[in-house]
Amino acid sequence: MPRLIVRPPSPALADGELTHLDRVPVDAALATAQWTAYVGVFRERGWDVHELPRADEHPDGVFVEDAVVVFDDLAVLTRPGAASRRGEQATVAPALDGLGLTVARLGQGSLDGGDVLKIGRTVYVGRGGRTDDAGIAALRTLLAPRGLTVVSVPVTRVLHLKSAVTALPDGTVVGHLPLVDAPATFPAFLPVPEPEGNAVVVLDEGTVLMSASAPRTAALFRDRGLEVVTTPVTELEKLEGCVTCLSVRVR
Ligand code: CIR
Repeated sequence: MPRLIVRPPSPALADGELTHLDRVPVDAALATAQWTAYVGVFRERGWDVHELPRADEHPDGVFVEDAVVVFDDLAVLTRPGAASRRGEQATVAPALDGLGLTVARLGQGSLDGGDVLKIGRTVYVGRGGRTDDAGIAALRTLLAPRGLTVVSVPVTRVLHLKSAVTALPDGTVVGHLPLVDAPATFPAFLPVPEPEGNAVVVLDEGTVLMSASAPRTAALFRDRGLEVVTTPVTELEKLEGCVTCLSVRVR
């Protein structure tokens, strides 16, 4: 059974980091309702949900994907690029104990999980505001013995690599072209019409989860034969979050 690690939003969510967006009012109650609905999508499909305790002192703690990245049975605790987010990994580590994972810590540099996109045995890592060369080198050191190849990709237009691109179940990379620095990096690239359409979570080989803010992209994916589940995440998107960063999937 696939497992999901999540953390409820902090009441201080509205104070989270912002880099590329202007700060606008965030409805904390709506954010929690949207988060609950998001987790519900996985529960309904039989995922085993592991809920971390709320971390009120970390406004961005709900974006749990940034603190830990899982490759097969290896969980890598990251070194977040934003000062306000350092310390989140320590609050994730205890939850990994019961999941049968080997836990490693990134040795140097900085790296956010939002910059890590796995496609098969290739791991694309965004080099940008949150992840630096030293962090990418440290990840490469951890993954090379496992037969995983790390490819560095520039990220200048958005917060994280996965704010620009993610991948469909068949490995096709999807992204909204104005936000993508180097689409030619990827063997197969599909442009999508809406900025919020770049982020998909693969639920299974025929199904993706995406934001309800990108209906034209959802139609495009359905035309490709995919089942598309949508959920509203407007209050998280105001903080530069998306459907991918709200969870860590352990398959
Ligand atoms: C931040 O700037 O760190 C948060 N406000 C948003 C993080 C979103 N994480 C992600 O896309 N992986």
